[in-house]
Amino acid sequence: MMDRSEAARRVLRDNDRGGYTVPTDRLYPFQWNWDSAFVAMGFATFDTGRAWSEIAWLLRGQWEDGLVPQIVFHAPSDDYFPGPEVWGIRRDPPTSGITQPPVLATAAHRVLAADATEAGEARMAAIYPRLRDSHRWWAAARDPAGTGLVATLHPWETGMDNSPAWDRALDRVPVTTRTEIRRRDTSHVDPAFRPRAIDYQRFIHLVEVFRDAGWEPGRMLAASPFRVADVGTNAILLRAEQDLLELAARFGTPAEAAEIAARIARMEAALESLWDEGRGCYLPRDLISGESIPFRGSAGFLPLFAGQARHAAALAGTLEGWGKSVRALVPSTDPGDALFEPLRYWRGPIWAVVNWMVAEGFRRCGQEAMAGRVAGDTRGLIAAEGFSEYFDPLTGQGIGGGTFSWTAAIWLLLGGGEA
Ligand code: 9WN
Repeated sequence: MMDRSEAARRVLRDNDRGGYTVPTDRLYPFQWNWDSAFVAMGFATFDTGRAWSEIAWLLRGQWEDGLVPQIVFHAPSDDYFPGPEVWGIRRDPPTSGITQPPVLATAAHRVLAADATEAGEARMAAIYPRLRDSHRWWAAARDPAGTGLVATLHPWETGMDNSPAWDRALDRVPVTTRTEIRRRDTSHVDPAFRPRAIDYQRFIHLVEVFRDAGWEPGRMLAASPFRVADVGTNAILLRAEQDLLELAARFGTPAEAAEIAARIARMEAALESLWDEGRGCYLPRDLISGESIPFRGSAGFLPLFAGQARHAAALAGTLEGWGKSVRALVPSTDPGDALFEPLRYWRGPIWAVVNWMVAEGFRRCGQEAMAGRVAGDTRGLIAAEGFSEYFDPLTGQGIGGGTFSWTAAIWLLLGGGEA
């Protein structure tokens, strides 16, 4: 019988489409932004050439202004909605026009550490300017006022699409669409586990607003009826800026390093403003009303991934509390929340990629016991159920697509069963 690590490598190979990886066969037939960053780190544990190629293929979709899109449509497929025709963006390769959490610089930094050779340095030297441009895009397009918090304009950009965190903010988004919604996801997996029809109406309405704004960042920011500061995106970006700063010292100029350091200082202070002492968690903010969103989810732990250690002990305590009502950590929604749904997409289930970042964060911030627990739970879930898209925190059951690239990558990053 194949051991689990061998099986993980096999999943990555099977989902390889000739240089880039699909998240899983059929359900997600294109290249996704943050999936590929985790996949590159997974490949780096056994094939650094392939890891670099994953990043290079994603960057084929990068726009001139620096945007790294959520999806790059390298090859046509009828298995997914919305495809390139709904986005209406004429590029080669076609892409969507929004983004996803920017794990990419962190991934490149890690791939380089695994490939500290002349060839690796040359690959990095070619990629560095693209990463620099993508971080400049975040600052210019999503935080033009320099507040230190970037705005997210679509739930898909958070990667946690239908999290209850966005329910209230989404109320402002009309459910009317000009586009015919022809979902394909619900023919691949149980509709009870996926976002609802009304969620998709709003998701597509937002796409139409952005299309009408000509995909111009300033107009999109002004026109979007959905505008939030997501803790996850901001924490991941801060971590990526820290990794980019190290890369800038070797591949960039002193002026670039100073520019990145200035952004980091601003972001560190701004991220702390999302801390909620009473709830013992970082909370997202609605940038239209200016109000804090009283929702505790797995993203609330991610500032630890960016080394924000001030509240590490409190966060460990919060998670400890959640652990009393679930079989495994980290549920995407506080299990004590009335909106917690253990099976429905980002409203409760566990994602291995989020767990890996949370575990890394607790370790980085000196909370070894909680880091070990989260990493151990993640390994246990995958060992028992395989490379599922996500897991039920109450039973441990694997749900969604069954041979998921990023779940396989996380198994390898956690050292498989061996560690
Ligand atoms: C929309 C690919 C992606 C992940 C997201 C996850 C899901 C897409 C969808 O799948 O989103 O981007 O159609 O549901 O929410 O985090 O990147 O795995």
